[in-house]
Amino acid sequence: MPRTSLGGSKLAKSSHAELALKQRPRGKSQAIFEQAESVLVGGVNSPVRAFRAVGGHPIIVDRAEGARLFDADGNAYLDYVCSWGAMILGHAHPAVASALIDQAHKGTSYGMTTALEVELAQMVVRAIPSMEMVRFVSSGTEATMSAIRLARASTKRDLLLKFEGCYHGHADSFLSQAGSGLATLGISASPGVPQSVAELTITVPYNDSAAVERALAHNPGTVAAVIVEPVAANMGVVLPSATFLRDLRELTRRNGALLIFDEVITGFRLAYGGAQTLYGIHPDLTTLGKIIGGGLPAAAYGGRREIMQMVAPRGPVYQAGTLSGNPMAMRAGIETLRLLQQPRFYEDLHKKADRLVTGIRAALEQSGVKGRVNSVGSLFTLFFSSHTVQEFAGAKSSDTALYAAFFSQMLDRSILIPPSQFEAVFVSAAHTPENIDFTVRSCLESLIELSAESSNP
Ligand code: KE4
Repeated sequence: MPRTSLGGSKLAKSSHAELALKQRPRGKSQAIFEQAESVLVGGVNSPVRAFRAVGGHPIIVDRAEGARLFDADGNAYLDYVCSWGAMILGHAHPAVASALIDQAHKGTSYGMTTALEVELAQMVVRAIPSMEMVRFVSSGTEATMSAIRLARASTKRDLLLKFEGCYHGHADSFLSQAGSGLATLGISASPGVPQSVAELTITVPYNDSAAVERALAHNPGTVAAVIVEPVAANMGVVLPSATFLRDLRELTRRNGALLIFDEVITGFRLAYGGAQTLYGIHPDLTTLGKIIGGGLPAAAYGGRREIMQMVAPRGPVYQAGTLSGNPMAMRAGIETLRLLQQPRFYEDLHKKADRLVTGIRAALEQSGVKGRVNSVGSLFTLFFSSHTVQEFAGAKSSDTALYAAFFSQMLDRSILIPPSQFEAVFVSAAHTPENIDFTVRSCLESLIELSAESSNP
């Protein structure tokens, strides 16, 4: 079948979404969402959950188990969002659930130090050699904003350099040309961020080491840190070029700026030691989130001892949190990291992900739909783009209307992929080979349907 471009797909987002939703009972979910919209802004507590980019009503989850989510109407979905990467084991893992039940009977928050925090911190520093000391916080945003404050204090410099399309949470310093929900909603700079703050952030294209070198040269002695997703996953998945991370390490060292790896997604995802172990580059500071909380609110920042010891109460850099190191989150994190250390955990996970990615690439070929899959480990994105490798710049290069139509086709087949081209697909240990094969078949059916509809508008 000739490879056809479906650019500018004739498929309106809503038609597919409406079609898909008509075929499943959705009454309870819609009633809940209508109530939600009256008390929660946009009906959600995080923008991407509103499905604005793909149309239709968002899923209202009632429960989850293994690789499946169940909505308020009892519809089951194979889940490839995995709580944006946190649920690498799958949902409601028995060992995690029983640890939480046990901990709940001991109390859920003390506001005092526990041995649990020490245990999880020791697991983290053993896993990630560049992290000699750790501070736990409750979200990835807290981790990255704290890391920036620490970098500025440590270097006595103010400027921050980040990359277009990368997302580091919603702190003021990170919201220029960011990925994830901002790119999804087309927000290049958020209102409410004072110009005086925004101008302290320099943004350059991802994978462009020359642009980093120029920016550092134009701002000698004033850049506190370069923060980067070592594998970009908030513009869809975009891998670092062969020399990018090494260049950043060299350029920051030469310029006296700190290198911060934001491993909120890649930490314990790409390998037990994260992307820095996979690529062999050691940053000065690392941020973690998602997986280390095992599905509960926990994140962390950490790095070289002499830098970390500047944080209060040891040093003058203030950072605090009522629920930092929360015992419930620590228990879930400990159980999760224990299970990640099982022999062959990552080999088996990556084998499943590779089977899925290979199947999707074959489905693209067979259906004739122009697209590409960028993948590493159990993380990938299917882009609807005909750009060459050189031109390709993540989701910006993709046909997002076609992605929305594909999303609805897959949802119609009870498969939940991220409701935005700017997000990543996550495979969990709970996905079975049968789930993977069903997903590949559904992907092929969906692509053929899209191809047929685009040639017969
Ligand atoms: P949180 O504050 O959402 O816990 O973490 C912020 C963050 C920091 N760094 C990276 C690389 C991240 O991907 C994130 C958050 N990721 C998004 C999804 N790409 C969270 C989902 C959402 O915003 O609802």
